[in-house]
Amino acid sequence: MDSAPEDRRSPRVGLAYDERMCLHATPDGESHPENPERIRAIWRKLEAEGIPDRCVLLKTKEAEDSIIASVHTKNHIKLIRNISSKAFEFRRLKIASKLNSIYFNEGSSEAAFLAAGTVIEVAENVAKGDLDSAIAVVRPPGHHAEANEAMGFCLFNNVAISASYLLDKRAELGINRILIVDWDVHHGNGTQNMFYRDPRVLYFSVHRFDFGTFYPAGWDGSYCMIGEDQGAGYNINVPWEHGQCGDADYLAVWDHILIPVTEAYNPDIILISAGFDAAVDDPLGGCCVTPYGYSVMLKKLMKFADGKIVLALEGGYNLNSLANSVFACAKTLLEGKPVAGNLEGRPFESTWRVINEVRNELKTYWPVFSVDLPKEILIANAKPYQIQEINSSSDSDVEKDPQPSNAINSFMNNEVGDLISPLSKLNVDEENSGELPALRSQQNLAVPSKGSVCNSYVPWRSSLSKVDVWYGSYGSNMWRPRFLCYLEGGKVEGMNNPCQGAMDKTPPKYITWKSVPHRLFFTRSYTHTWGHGGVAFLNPQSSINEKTFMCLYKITLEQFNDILIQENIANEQFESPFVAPEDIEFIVKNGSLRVESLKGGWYSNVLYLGEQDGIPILTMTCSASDVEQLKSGELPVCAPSKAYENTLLKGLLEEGTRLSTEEAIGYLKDAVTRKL
Ligand code: Q9C
Ligand code: ZN
Repeated sequence: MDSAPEDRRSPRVGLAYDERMCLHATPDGESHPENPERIRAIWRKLEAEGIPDRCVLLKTKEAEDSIIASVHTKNHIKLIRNISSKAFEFRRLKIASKLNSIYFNEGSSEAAFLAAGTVIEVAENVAKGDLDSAIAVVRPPGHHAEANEAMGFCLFNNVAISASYLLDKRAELGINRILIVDWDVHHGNGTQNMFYRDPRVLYFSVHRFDFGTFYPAGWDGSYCMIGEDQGAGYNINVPWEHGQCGDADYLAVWDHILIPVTEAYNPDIILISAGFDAAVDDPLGGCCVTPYGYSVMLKKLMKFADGKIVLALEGGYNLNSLANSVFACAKTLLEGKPVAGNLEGRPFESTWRVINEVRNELKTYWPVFSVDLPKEILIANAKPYQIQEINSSSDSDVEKDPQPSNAINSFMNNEVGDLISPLSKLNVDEENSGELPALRSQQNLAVPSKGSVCNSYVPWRSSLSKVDVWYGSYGSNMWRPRFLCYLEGGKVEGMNNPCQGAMDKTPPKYITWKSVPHRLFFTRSYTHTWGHGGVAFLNPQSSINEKTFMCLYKITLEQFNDILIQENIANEQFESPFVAPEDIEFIVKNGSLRVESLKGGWYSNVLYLGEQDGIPILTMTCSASDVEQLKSGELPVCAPSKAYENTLLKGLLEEGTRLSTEEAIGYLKDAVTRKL
């Protein structure tokens, strides 16, 4: 079983770094996460560990315009070339302020050309076979940079430029298929766009998405973005629903998405957009990948493309985590095995959901995805996601997600995890779920469903089941079959994912219609249940000039709580009610209640809309601050998709508003088009 001698030689690993890339800094010395200390910290760590001595040090150089021009416009290249010149001294600030998350100083041009040129140099050497693999310690980062626009701390798209160069300018090297793995915590919108129609580049990104609210926000990072024309199937997004994802989540994605696809694609080289802002303790990412996690992710890729792998630095803003992670990757390339460590914990339930969504979306392009993942992995292996309210500081555009604390992680991963798996197994059997829970709720005994963390007896449900409220619906819930899914569970046409249903599945006691003096509007067209359907909101502020039609359902406060969670976070359970009877007093008095623990969802604001027959009318909508952001343009206002609009029309027409079709269409059109 002797291997050939060349298999045993120690690998040639390239390493490139240049202090001149530290010249790019904020003009006023203001602190910024993307600062020169990032690459200095990496280099210091690598030197302290003796890594440069074991590597081939590569010369850095500035990229040529003609090479950059394969993905960027002439104008953009000109801007980046000139931005640091004396002539631009007084315009720099203003130009930067018009861009999204960008600063410039006298050193920006040189650093940007060096970063791009260095990644090209490194990639070329690996492609040629002069090196086995390499790491480019560069900044500014690149993956947010668009053809004609700097954004997200990125000036030139270093990795995209290098990929284009190998394909178009160095055909003789025989690089015909490039896999770009983007494990930066943010979606690489620039890279995706540059190769969206190009099957020669398979762009894979795993990133926080948070239903379209995490930077760079919008739909680009959705799993529905699979590429177009010739490139269809060659763009793969794995969008996390929330923060706190760690090694187990990333490795599950590797095992069930990235590795099978890489096997099938058989790339000639792998370029990694290696941001380390998903690392534990990163101030922007809110995730918790360890150096061991990165090293296993890297090792799993090393068996492809003859080991030809290039890591180009993107983000990563905790200096220690960043340096330790890069060190782990360098060691992995040099030693051909992961650094020491253990895989702790299990993936979130949401991770299995996301993996399934991605595989399902792409299965016509990648036959390996046609096989359904076994149920046991999906359910018994998952831990529930709970929003933890701790001092938070991650980079969501809408709401902050918590930093994971070790205490909570070990709690989530071990104690609770082991306790709940037998319970959740008991409940995976859909067949029994029809009548059993209803029966139990009559006896005031609640049973936890999938992934539940509650005990089998939940006292609060009993008292809330005796209180009636009107739930006022103004979105797709106006359509009765759709609303019933929130009580009974299951799916209606147009829905992407089934609802889990309420514990008490009794239908509403009464249904009626009413109009209220609030503004209806639509935005953020992505939800777990509807996909890219659209989301309806009421302005929490009332106005006598506005009119929204509502379908009122008389249900119990217990059911209202079960709807509240389904509207906010898919498929979760909770241990205490979000709105208890004593909260209703507060809501009546103050007009609304922002449910703190549901802040991760769109509908965390419970609104009081008066009463009917002595029973309070409640609804749920976004927060007043969301409305402010929408008014200012920070959040997009967008029209619902046709399918979603049709559901709304069905609700308005079939369920008794007595509107004519024209009136109903006009009503929705008005809500869509009128400025907030
Ligand atoms: N609410 C990289 O990691 N955040 N870029 C802006 C606005 C920008 C991150 C926050 C984050 C850019 C390469
Ligand atoms: Zn990033």
